[in-house]
Amino acid sequence: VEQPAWWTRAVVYQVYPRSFMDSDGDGIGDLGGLLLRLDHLADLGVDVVWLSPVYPSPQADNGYDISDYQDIDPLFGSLAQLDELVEALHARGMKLLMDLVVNHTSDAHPWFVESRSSTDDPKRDWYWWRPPRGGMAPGDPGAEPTNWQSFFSGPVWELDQASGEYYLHLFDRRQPDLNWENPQVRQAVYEMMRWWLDRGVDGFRMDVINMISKDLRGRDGAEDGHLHDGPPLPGSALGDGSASYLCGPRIHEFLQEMHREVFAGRDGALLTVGEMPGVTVEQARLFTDPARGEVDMVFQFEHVGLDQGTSKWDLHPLRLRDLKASFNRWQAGLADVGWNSLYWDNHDQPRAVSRFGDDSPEFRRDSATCLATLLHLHRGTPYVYQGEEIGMANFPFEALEQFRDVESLNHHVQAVSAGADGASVLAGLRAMSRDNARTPVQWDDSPHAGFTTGTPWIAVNPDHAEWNVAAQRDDETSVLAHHRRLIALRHTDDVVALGDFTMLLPDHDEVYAFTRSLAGETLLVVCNVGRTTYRLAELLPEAPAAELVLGNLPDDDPAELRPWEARVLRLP
Ligand code: ISL
Repeated sequence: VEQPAWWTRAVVYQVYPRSFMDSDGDGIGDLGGLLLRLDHLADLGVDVVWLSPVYPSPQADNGYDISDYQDIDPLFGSLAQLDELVEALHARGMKLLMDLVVNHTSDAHPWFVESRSSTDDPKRDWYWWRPPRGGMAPGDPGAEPTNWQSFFSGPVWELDQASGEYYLHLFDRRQPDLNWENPQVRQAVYEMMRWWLDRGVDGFRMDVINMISKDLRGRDGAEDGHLHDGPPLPGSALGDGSASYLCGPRIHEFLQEMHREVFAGRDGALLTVGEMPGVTVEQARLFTDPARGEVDMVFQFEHVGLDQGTSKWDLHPLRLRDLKASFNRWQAGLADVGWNSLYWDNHDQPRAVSRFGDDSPEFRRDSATCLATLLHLHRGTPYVYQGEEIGMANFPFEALEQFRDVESLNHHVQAVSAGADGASVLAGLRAMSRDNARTPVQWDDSPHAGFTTGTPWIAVNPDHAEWNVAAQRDDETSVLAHHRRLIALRHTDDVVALGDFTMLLPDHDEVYAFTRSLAGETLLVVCNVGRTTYRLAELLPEAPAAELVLGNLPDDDPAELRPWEARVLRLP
């Protein structure tokens, strides 16, 4: 019998370096700061650190716009410090995942600079260049080759005046998309990846990796024919091109080639996770089937889309039964083949306790620990985003000047110029802006929360006086201590790591319950995702008498399930 992979019992912690810890007083977090705080990660007990990009970059998208894949931006430190980080993590039994951003580069990357330099440059074809739409002049309104809208507002095409051609950028115009159809591009990426693995890193989190295969052929199949416009997007003059670039025709071929060229022969100790907006369960089974040699797991987006209408700025209340149905489908779909990743939070999402929990003073601690229990007890590899382990909440944004993120700022410009009312645009940003996740980690109650001695690049949340690492470290009832226990439980309990998942009470509006079973042993997990008190026996008759393995509230009345209470019980 084959041993389950090491990452089935691992927990990953994401560091967004700009906001983690600043060691040199410039107000921006750095590798030196991360090195100072490794004890926090060791104390939490995580197995892997995923480090968001630290490569040289103009920082148009906080490092997701890379201008050199094989160095460290001086803003964050040096290659020597990266080596030191690998060594220090390994010495503590932890691994390092690098962020791999190869759907696009920065427009300052030498590859793009060369590509843009002339239509017959050898690197012209490394990016997606196209002439204006048939018969139109460059720059004419609507002359973009397709009507597709970019993720960060506006068209995906940017005109290069010098050549009169447009280049494709699914994200910001300073993030041109690489042309993976060109084998030289693929080989250059694989070579870079091998260089990092040889340096000792333990794997990659692959940014929007399901977008690298694109179908830009025209309807008649000719490259220079009329490209595919997408269906109109609600509230926008532009269209949705995702059918042409999400999980495109060669995506599996490219990932299998990458696996052969980069990971073959050394994959046992590594970890690969592909970030895949829009991926379905059926596709995820293919991506994560070990026999196919693609990636170990994917980040899917279904559960973080359930509180949204036509766009992420258009908010809807989340219905718990929808969340349950979604998780249940993913748990079932990847039960016999493949593997799930589990997350509430990352640097692109608002804070979980504010979004899925209840960040009012009365329930903030209880809802943060409840959500953590719910997530960590599913089958899959949990990802903890910096600050989540202490219950960090959304920032009380009041004015546009407080935002930094390119997505938020572009959206504001676009929405207001399209006639939206400023106050409602701001309300959308306040709830959903990625900046909610990007305020500095709250280490202590000092003026800048112990993050920097300088002026932080984005404001520290004023709640840091109460919510910080120092205040929670020695408090066994804290959100931090609860995370420590959940992580330890996955390490020691095979049922948590590997047990089969069965959803209970699928239609209940407030209680989320399920079992995990392995080799005759069963854990019952019951979480009250709301403010009502329930009689436990009426919901789950076997629960009140079961042995408590881990709970988030004082262990006094087994018959009642209190607001935001979570219990992990062992059934006899
Ligand atoms: O944040 C999002 C929703 O508004 C997503 O669309 C996000 O842009 C998408 O998940 C891709 O994210 C990744 O690639 C982006 C980068 O800005 C994100 O930070 C990164 O996680 C482009 O590299």
